[in-house]
Amino acid sequence: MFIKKLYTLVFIRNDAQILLGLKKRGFGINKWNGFGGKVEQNEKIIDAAARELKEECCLNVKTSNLKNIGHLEFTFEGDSTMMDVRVFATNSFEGVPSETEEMLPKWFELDQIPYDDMWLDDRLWFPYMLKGKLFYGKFHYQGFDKILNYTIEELESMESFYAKKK
Ligand code: 8OG
Repeated sequence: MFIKKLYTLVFIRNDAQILLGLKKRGFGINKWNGFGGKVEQNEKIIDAAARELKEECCLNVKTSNLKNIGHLEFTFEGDSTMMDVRVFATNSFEGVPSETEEMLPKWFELDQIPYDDMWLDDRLWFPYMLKGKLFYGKFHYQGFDKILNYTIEELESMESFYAKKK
């Protein structure tokens, strides 16, 4: 059995670009990613998503504008933790993306996503997100640079996915 830990991951979009942040410290250092982190005890997942976005790049979003677009699960060989990552997206936000101690934000054209400097799995599920599809991805890593096995599927709705998962 795995010990599940909940995380959020938020992507800010405009028509032609996506906002990514270069992680400056900790887990995933030197990788470009969306904005997110651990859900705290007694915190709603959606509130954690907005909080982490604000903490990491100073943008404000209304939680009602955050759309849950995907679910990712990561496990690592020899580790009993499962990272349960809830992915959100929005094109509605307030503020100007600003560098913080944790992240350096930058807009990327959708055809210039820096996959070589991102988590290995991202190139596998980003295409779903970029096409506006809902997705469920499961990845089992050896270390941080090798995926031993994975599955990805397109979902009809997040609600029915979570209803079935319970
Ligand atoms: O609090 P911390 O920064 O350590 O949270 C980790 C963040 O990284 C969280 O938003 C979830 C996210 N994340 C992983 N693994 C992966 C991954 O393989 N790809 C992407 N894009 N994000 C990931 O923990």
